[in-house]
Amino acid sequence: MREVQVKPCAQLQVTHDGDLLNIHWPGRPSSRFHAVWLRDNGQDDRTRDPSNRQKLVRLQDLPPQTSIRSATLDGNGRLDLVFAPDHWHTHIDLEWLWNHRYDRSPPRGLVPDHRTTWDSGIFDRIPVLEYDDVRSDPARLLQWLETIDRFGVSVMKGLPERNAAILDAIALFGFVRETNYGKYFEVRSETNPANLAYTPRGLQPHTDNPYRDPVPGLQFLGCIENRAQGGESVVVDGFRAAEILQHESPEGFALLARYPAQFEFRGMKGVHLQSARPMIECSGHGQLAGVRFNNRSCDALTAVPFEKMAAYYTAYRRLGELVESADLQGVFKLEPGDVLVTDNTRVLHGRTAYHGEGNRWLQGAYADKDSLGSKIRILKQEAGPGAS
Ligand code: NM2
Ligand code: OGA
Ligand code: ZN
Repeated sequence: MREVQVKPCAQLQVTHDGDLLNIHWPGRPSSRFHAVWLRDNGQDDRTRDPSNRQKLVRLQDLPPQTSIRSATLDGNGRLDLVFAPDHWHTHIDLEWLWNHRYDRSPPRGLVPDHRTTWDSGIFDRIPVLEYDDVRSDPARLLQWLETIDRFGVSVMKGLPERNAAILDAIALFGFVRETNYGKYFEVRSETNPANLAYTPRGLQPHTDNPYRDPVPGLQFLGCIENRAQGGESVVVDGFRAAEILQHESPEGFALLARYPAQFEFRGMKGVHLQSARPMIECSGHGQLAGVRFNNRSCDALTAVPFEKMAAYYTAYRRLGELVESADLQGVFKLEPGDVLVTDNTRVLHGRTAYHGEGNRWLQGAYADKDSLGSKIRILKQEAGPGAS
């Protein structure tokens, strides 16, 4: 949420028998607030616990006919409110109200404003950061995290050579998401591989673990050795591919967004994972919220109605072609110490096949995405207003 300086000279108007408060912000469109909303969001210590800011009152605790008896400004940018019928007093910071206003047009466009979609030129757009800088400098850490947040991909260099150092990269902001593959996993050729990732085969761009619910939010791949021939990394913005599909075929897009696809993994003893989720997920406003695409882990599609199956397959095939088109693929070769991070709810990653004498060895791990946003917010607060 963008912080905006609101001078305490806004004008207030209570209307509709106290059901609404209209705030005329100087030089800005005015916004209306409902009485129940204002009461629910009171910043007094009876509404929220003063130390942890958690809510203390339930909605049922408020009189059903809550209305605004009076609304005044105290001169310090604070709105003082008294409610009827029970004379409840509270106050709300005016700037907070501006930042949380909801009387505005809904978000437009397929891609949310805080995401930037990209194509094969991605590596000219994002910074390549050094692990030591990110570790020691909060501004660099913020830059790394904001890159992941906005673009869904980042490359960092200089991860120390020690075993499982990939976990240290995650600890810079959050927590590992442990799975049946372990806290971290070795990506190299194995005999009797539990997963096609553990072979020298090429891997079509994919999101990891679509058979898990929820999927791991962030995927980390750290390079230890990459001396084989081939084995180049590929990243594709699933949001861009979805945008193109939507443009070419709104019906095809709608099918992939509406019907769940089945995903499955049963490659390890004692593990049988299944999930059913659409390949394209949209928010209530119809904006892109997630993409999951992993051909190797698709199970039989059974949730698509008979009449729509052929059209569904056409759209699915097209999405596959799009994620393999050179125009959309960012391609590079990982070097020892490099860490590739992808937003596994949006950006697909893959690799070309490899062969030859030299070794190829990566260590990977997953992390939850909630800590990404949390750390970004904290770092911004610590940097103070004005810094960005
Ligand atoms: N590994 C590398 O999601 C997938 O099945 C891709 C994941 C095995 C953890 C590979
Ligand atoms: C994986 C994977 C890519 C690579 O392990 O899930 O996609 O470069 N690996 O080996
Ligand atoms: Zn993968």
